[in-house]
Amino acid sequence: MKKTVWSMCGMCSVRCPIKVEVENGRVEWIEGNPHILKGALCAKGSAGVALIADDERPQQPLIRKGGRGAGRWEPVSWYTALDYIGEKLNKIIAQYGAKSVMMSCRGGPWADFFKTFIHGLGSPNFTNHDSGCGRNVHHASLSIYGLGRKDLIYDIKNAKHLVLFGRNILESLRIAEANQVLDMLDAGGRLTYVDVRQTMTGIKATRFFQVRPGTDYALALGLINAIIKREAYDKEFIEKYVTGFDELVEFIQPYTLEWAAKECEVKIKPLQMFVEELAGDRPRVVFHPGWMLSRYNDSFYASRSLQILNVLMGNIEVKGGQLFPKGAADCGVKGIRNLSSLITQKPADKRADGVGWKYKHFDKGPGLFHLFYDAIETGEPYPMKAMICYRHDPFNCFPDPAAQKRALDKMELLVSVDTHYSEFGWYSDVILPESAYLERESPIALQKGLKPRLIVRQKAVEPKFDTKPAWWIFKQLADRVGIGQYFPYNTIEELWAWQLEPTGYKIEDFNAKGFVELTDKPIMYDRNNLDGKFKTPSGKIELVSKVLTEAGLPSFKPYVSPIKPPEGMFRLVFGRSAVNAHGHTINNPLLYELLPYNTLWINKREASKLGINDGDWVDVISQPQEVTGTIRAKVTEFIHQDAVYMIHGFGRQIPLQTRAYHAGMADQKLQIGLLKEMDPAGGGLCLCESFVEVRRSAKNPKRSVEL
Ligand SMILES: Nc1nc2c(c(=O)[nH]1)N[C@H]1C(S)=C(S)[C@@H](COP(=O)(O)OP(=O)(O)OC[C@H]3O[C@@H](n4cnc5c(=O)[nH]c(N)nc54)[C@H](O)[C@@H]3O)O[C@H]1N2
Ligand SMILES: Nc1nc2c(c(=O)[nH]1)N[C@H]1C(S)=C(S)[C@@H](COP(=O)(O)OP(=O)(O)OC[C@H]3O[C@@H](n4cnc5c(=O)[nH]c(N)nc54)[C@H](O)[C@@H]3O)O[C@H]1N2
Ligand code: SF4
Ligand SMILES: [Mo]
Repeated sequence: MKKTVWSMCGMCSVRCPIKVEVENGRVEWIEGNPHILKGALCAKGSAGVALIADDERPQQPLIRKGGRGAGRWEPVSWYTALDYIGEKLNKIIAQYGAKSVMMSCRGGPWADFFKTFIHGLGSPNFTNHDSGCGRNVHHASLSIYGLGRKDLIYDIKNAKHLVLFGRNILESLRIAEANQVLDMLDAGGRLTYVDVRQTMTGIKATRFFQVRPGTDYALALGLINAIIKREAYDKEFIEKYVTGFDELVEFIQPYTLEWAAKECEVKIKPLQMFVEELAGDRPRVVFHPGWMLSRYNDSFYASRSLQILNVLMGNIEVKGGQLFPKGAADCGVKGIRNLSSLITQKPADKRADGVGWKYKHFDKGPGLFHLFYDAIETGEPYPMKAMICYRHDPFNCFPDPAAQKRALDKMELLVSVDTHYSEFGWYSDVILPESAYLERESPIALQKGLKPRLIVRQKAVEPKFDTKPAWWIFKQLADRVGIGQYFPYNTIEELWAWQLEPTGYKIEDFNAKGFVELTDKPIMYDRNNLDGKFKTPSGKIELVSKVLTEAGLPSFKPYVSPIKPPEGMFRLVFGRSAVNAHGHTINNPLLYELLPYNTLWINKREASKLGINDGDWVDVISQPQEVTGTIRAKVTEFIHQDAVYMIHGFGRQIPLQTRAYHAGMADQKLQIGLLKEMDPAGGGLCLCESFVEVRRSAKNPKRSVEL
């Protein structure tokens, strides 16, 4: 029997809408939802079929038998595993209070679900991955607009000029966005790309600047200076909506374009041409503020200065600029009901990571995961005893897993709810295996935009193993810890009906296209009347941020040149590949075929000094502690001489994942000491603030003979 199922991809956190063709209980075909993505799908999305077939994933709940990380598991029934967790949680809560339990998830449209669980329990300690991802960008956006990083979207398709600082948009993918870039280029738009190495995006770009690592802030400052000097900014917009412009003008004086060119090691002529183009292309210019900017100790200020460039372009709520994503209220309709609406009293305790009281300038929402390690280690402000990670692998996400393990040994219960064996899961006490996204349903989600829509993930096939969906798992756990009232359903159909009730829609309304749109026409605000849209203390776009000032932080930080790597060492930088999502797709049978291991990119001249040829094995040695890994070298001219680069996600150490086991190297394992290095203003970790030594390895066959 054949059927079409509308769903949402789960191979990465973008969650593209998909159409799945199923025949006799087997997935035969997956494509991007033709109504939204015109069928487009990436390699990872297509490899969803291999995920279902993969039997190197947990097949039933597992309780740890040996020591943590020893890999000895007892397969148990769902009820045994849930009762075990329930009893442990109840005991911990009785002794230390609910606040000693923390819950992390990978964010996204269903974060409300997990927030409800932990807040319902009475703990404020909800968190996520973002201090290793987009927190600097989020906080930079908040400091300027009072809006989070997702509260403005980019109308790339209609832009005349897209500027990307290390935003590798054609490899670190979102399908809809990548297609918009190609449409923009087809329509004659310009793409300027800045990176320390060449990428797919750089190859497609109109102009590519290969900068010295960690100098983005300098380049952005030089551009601000040149644009102000040339008076190529939107005076009217600034007059109407912006405060702090005069202070900016004063601060920017020393940071000329010529200075920036020198600092970033790029040529001045193309930079001057770039400024000329910007002057003509505005306001249809988008300076992307960055995404994965947990990199340098000034990444927050780099992102802020990119936002300042957007403000100078006057690109807000104009075609080809930055737009406000619209929600249900903008369409004059009611939105879906969220479980968190049932929680009438927020947990009274202060957060254990210090966000909201010790660090008042950070968004309280998910706080900062890495700061929990201080609390876990010291027991201050109170002891932390249980950690539940849903769709999150802290050992892949945060630096120095060995240091994390030392801290976690102080905790009594570690639970991983995951579709795979994660590195954290392998170290935890209980693994609850979630069904793969094609084997499960998810709650209805709202996707904001110019035409906001409600969208749902339906189940395409029955689970291959004894796995369960999150909506079932957390309902069961909630019942066992006395908070079942916050999960008022027994079946997914009941949950969908409960969510949809205020909207007047029924789940059957999703049958035609997999989603329902809340409006027929795109909604734009009146650009001449944006009052009330910026959520800063003053209601204006604040170039001098009141929140930063109150926290004792500068709004305009004087530039500090990044330290050059000591002789014989390199700055370790990393990024994504188009055919993998972080660590969890490395063992996927199909994607493994496409990219079985990562390599270490090294500049040709530097490699030659070290006697390293393309394809040689090299040892990479971290500092200050010596942690060594071995990896193949990719010798190329297309990387700055100060940096070496590897794709993140490899070097996994779970023996049951036979393809990924020890294939390639893990950058985070070399990032010793960086668990505590955060940008004080943005809260993002400084993951590129480490140096490594590179040596030709004894593993090379020729060398082995010599030995
Ligand atoms: N050194 C270094 N650190 C980094 C990065 C880097 O490049 N280098 N990148 C940073 C970035 S940008 C991010 S976003 C984070 C990512 O941090 P991670 O948390 O490592 O992200 P993922 O690998 O996407 O997913 C985490 C877990 O979710 C599981 N999972 C996947 N799909 C499902 C599902 O449907 N259900 C359930 N329950 N689980 C699922 C996966 O198996 C995996 O174990 O890491 C950050 N940290
Ligand atoms: N295929 C695929 N797509 C993904 C993901 C995935 O895992 N796989 N993950 C998603 C997630 S969670 C995120 S956060 C985004 C991340 O999206 P991006 O932020 O675009 O991603 P990255 O690949 O981490 O980094 C981009 C580039 O930064 C460069 N870089 C390093 N140092 C510097 C510097 O000093 N200056 C400049 N200008 N560039 C520098 C690196 O060389 C790299 O090419 O991607 C998302 N999309
Ligand atoms: S970008 Fe690719 S892997 Fe990610 S959700 Fe979309 S189709 Fe799936
Ligand atoms: Mo990310």
